[in-house]
Amino acid sequence: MAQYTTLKNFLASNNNRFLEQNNEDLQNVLNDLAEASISVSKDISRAGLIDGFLGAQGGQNVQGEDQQKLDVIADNAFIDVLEKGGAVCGVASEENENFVSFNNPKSQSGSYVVLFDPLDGSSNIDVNVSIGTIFSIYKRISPLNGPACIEDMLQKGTEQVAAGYTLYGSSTMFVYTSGQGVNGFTLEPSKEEFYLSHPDMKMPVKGRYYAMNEGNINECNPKIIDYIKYCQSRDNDYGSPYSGRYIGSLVADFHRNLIKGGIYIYPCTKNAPEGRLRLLYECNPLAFISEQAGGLSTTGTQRIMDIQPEKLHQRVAFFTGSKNMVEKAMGFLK
Ligand code: AFP
Repeated sequence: MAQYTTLKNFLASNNNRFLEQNNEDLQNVLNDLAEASISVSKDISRAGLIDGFLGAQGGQNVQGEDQQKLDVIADNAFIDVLEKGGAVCGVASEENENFVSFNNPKSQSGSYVVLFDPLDGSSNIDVNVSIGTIFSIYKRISPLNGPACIEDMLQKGTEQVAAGYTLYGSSTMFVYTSGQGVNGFTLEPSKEEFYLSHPDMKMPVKGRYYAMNEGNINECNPKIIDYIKYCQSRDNDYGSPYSGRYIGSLVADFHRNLIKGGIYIYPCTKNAPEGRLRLLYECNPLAFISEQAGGLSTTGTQRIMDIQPEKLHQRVAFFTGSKNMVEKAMGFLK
């Protein structure tokens, strides 16, 4: 492994053009998120062998979705590590109705808030399919040495100072941006370290993959039906149908498109008239990464990161992926 840089060294390095220099607090937050990801990755990989890890928790989250046991385990793992770290004054997550403001004095002097989906793709947990964690980091706007407030959480995506995800796939990867490009790190499980494996990631401007839950197709605006027909036709820019790929874990679908090129769409449907995916801890962080890698993220008509959030668990329509493909899809919605 000697030839590979660890995430810790990469974040601390003096010539790291991917993180604001001397920003030890932000380095610590990213290292803490990586540390919690390693613990969650271990839990996921042995989940079938441990009583109490697989299956439903027995409750629902604020979105009315069944909580899985690992959703709750992962949520606690991230909250614990961020509270202990001291650079974060509060967090919001998919699993909690309200944001959490950390009470201890060290945390209240912290400059950052973190919004996250602890385990994205819950329906895939019990069937051993890739799942992920998605996170978004902002500078607080509330005064230092006091509690975090709702305005800290409801900032536009353009205000993110860093964002990323961990993909628990055939390997575990940590991918982040702090506004100067995107870097990907692979977990070496025996060493419990992430190593830089995918430096300066760029999303191809076009690709051959489209991802949508096509079970919903007749629930969508007819213009979406036209776009999907275009993807399946010989009239597209490749002259042959794109391949459909839909994992049902946003992180995994996004990561495939980041590497291979492609588009992911989750439009408004009759059942989800505002969209299905959550702006603050699913769409904004992936939008930041996509743009940093040369891709695009929109609602179909508006840039995701320009949306002024109104509530914590706000949903939006989401079109993300290769620049040319997202632009083409937007053309259908005009
Ligand atoms: P969770 O974070 O609640 O697991 O939601 C997963 C998700 O938001 C996203 O990962 C998927 O792309 C999408 O839901 C799948 O939903 P459908 O079953 O509606 O396609």
